[in-house]
Amino acid sequence: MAEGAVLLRGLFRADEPEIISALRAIVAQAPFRRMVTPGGHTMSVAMTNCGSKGWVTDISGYRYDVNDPESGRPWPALPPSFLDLARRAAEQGGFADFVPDACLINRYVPGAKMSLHQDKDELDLGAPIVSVSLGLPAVFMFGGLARSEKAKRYRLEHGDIAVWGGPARLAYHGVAPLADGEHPLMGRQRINLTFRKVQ
Ligand code: MD6
Ligand code: FE
Repeated sequence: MAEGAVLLRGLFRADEPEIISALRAIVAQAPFRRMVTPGGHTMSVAMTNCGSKGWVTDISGYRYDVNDPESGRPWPALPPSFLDLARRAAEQGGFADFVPDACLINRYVPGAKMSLHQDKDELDLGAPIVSVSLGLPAVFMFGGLARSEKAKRYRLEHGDIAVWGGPARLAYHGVAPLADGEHPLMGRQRINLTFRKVQ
């Protein structure tokens, strides 16, 4: 997509059922919820997390929190199947030995979208982000380092993985409103796992 940002197609293998069942177990412990931005706007995308840190937003701002604010308990652990997939993808993308400590899980229903943003709440901007798509296809918008740069559009399907770091780490990006549909394994939704190294 750009220097430092690659799109890997169809990276699921025999691990696919394990990834999906691990995802279900996480969501049973830490359900999806729609968070409020500092501007007071409720996001159309519902979110949860796993790993030692979870990304949250509320009226007071964006942050990483060791606890789920809904339950007051730590986020579910990163499952070995997730870690394996993230490491394998990062390596194919040119980033060896990626060990994430956080995984933000986004859920899009038809019509949900993510406005153009930068991911800059992580302390370790040297590590890449690995972003895994499941379920319904989406249009990913990938711009430049300034919000005003025109974004390119890419179709992301179930099993596609974007690996993103180096000179692209702070590129603006977003997701266009999800088109309606029914995915054979995931139903009427798109789920995105973004693995980060926060600290
Ligand atoms: C999504 N992804 O695909 C939203 N951020 O649902 C992101 O915001 C994202 O895919 C940083 C790097 C890769 C991403
Ligand atoms: Fe992002």
